[in-house]
Amino acid sequence: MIRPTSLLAASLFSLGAPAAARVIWLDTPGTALTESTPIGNGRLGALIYGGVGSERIVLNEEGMWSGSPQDADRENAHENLPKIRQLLLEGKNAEAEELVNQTFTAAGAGSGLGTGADDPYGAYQTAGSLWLDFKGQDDFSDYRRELDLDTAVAHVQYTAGGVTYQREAFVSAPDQAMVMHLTASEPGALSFDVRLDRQERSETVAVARNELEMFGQLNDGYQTDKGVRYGIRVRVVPTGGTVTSSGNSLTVTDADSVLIYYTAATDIKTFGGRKVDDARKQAQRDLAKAVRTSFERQKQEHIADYQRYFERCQLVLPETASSKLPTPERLKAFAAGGEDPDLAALLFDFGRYLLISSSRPGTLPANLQGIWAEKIQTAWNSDWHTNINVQMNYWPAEVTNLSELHHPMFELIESLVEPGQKTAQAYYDARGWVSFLLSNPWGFTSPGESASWGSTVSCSAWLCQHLWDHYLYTGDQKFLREVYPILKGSALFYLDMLIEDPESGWLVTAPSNSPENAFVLPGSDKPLHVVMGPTADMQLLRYLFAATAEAGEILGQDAELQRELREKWTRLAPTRIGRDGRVMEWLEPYQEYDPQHRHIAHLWGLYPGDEIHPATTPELALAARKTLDMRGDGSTGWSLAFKMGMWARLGDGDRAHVLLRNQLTPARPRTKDEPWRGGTYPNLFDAHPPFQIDGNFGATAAIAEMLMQSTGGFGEITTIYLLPALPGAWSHGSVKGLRSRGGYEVTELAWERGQLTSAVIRARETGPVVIRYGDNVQRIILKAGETIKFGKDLQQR
Ligand code: FUC
Repeated sequence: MIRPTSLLAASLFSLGAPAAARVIWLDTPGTALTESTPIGNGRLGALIYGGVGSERIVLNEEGMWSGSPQDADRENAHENLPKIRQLLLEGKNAEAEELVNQTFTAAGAGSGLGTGADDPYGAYQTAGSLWLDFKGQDDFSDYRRELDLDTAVAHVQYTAGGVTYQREAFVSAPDQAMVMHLTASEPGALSFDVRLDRQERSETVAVARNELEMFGQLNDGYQTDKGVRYGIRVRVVPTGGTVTSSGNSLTVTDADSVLIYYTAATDIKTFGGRKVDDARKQAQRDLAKAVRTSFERQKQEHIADYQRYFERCQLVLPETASSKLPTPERLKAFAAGGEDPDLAALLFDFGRYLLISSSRPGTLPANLQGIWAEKIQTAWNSDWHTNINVQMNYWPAEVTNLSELHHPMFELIESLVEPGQKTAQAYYDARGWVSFLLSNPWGFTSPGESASWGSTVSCSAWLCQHLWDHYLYTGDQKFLREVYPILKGSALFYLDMLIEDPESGWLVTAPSNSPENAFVLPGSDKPLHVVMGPTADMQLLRYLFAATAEAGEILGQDAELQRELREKWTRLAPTRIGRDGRVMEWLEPYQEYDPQHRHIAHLWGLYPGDEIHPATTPELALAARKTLDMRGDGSTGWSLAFKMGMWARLGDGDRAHVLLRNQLTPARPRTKDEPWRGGTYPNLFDAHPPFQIDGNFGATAAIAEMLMQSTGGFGEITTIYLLPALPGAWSHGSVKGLRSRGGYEVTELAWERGQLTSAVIRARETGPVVIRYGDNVQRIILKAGETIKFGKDLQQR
């Protein structure tokens, strides 16, 4: 029987915590992943269900990828290119699409249409579960489970049989282990069995009186033995009482307190990830190291390590009565129209928490579920989708001051260059490299299995935006020199594959599609996708060509290429406004098949790109508004975050807030009428549905965009926009530690009654910067390390 938590129990965790303690908390044990508590250190992860009679801890390790390298390129696919292009030029899109489907998709099983766990493509999968089965704890009260974002420590507490039980857990990066500490208010009160299991391909043995090992090998997709091998160790260290083993489980009896350690390793050999030869031995070594330090010290080291990142940025928004509610109740109250600005700050912080916990220098990048998975066949293989998803994962990285955590993404991009050169050659007979919508640790760069989604040709240009943007934020020339060949290789590919549209004379991509949206031709109701020069492609190529030319100039390389890129830049099909006043999604004024489609990549130039802005292109900005109005304010999780960011760029904080409210609506079960309606799960994970982490990261980035934006960067004068899209609902507040392009840190930004009261900006390098707040503009020159303070109306202090 579950009774609600008393406020007394609730206060136990807030000892010493500031008023606006950053906690996600629930007053019931979790019954699903979407109610569990996620912890992680970038590589190792765990989902704590917090069960009372039986605790389930889902275990994760970033290298748990089935599959192996495959050659999914169709050799000589480029021989079909002239015919496909000719059909497109003749306006025969249906025929062109048919030919793309027959000749221009991935060879073989590709990604297994998103269910490729047993194909060579593979899937990111769970490492298994750790179960703690307690005796005699079925009746309980005063239950509270929380995730403390300030410390990255999870807590569970409840009372059963007159005894108060507590569990505390974290995943330490310094020690590469998850540690859980179980305590009870009475001595000798802890008795439970410890088990490990995994749905498949696992063997568990007790390797000592107090230690279990689980190990196995994942499917490589060819039924040979090239799959990833993994090793997992769990050690149980009681104080008082005993621990015994029986074959493949352990039993703790009458302990006062217990420490549980989890370590894991895989021998995945790919970019990022640890290079491990023997996964089982590595897990054993990690364990031996982790148990050497005392729990308290380990916890302090973990907190210090985590706070190095987390404390760089801080958002404070007003608290309300709702702030004290369990998180699922807060979601309900907010969706019902209540005010809860602090909930937005919690979501903002949760995104930063998730990035710190799923992406560290040297790890693989956060995938569709970060690092948290409880299945073997995860949704869409929990891979890296590159027509928005993995990019969105990294949108908060620079602006919220977590620049180093962006690096796993750069390594992913680098890993695609070599296989992408082969793909460029096979499909386009082109120089350089290209990658399409899907990717995995095995270097998958081929087009997807269906033209409807898999033929977008600009995904790799979108990836490259992250390289150049990192430079714009950091000015790191060493980095630019390292990644310049990647930018150049991408640009060379597009230079080779562009064709001239004879009607307009513009250069266009062909074939391609506008990410996943369809259109119908007059007199037909058949959804079609394949086109020439969709707007999204052209915006992305403008960005890539400009970035590559500028990078070449800064580095003093490839003068001839710079000239060519700049010349071709002027001939790329422009972003146009249609007769209905909206931004055209395609070259032709096609009718959309789904006017509310979740993808809105033809507004990429508004956000995260920079070619549409109310200050510089007011007409396009107006057309973007109309486009967003037509797309509507509903959709999947990431789409809501995408639109939130776009409304922020349009300077409409209240509309961005409508999207925020939609995103923070409790996720509902999927129905036939509403299969893909986004929202938020009780543990604050974003609902695509199902759980997909991009919406969490996208929301954090969009909230940052509501508070501060920047354009320009190194090489171009930076403009910093203060409070460009502050919603009325956030009447007062403050944010510290946001970063802008050009290397500036907005160390402080505070407002009251919706008006700026103070701003402090620090420069990294000497140079001019423009600061804007509403109609107030200041042009100043700052020296490296210098700080400038503004008050009301941007008055210098
Ligand atoms: C893209 C999106 C889907 C989903 C999938 C993982 O294909 O269109 O909505 O997010 O990625």
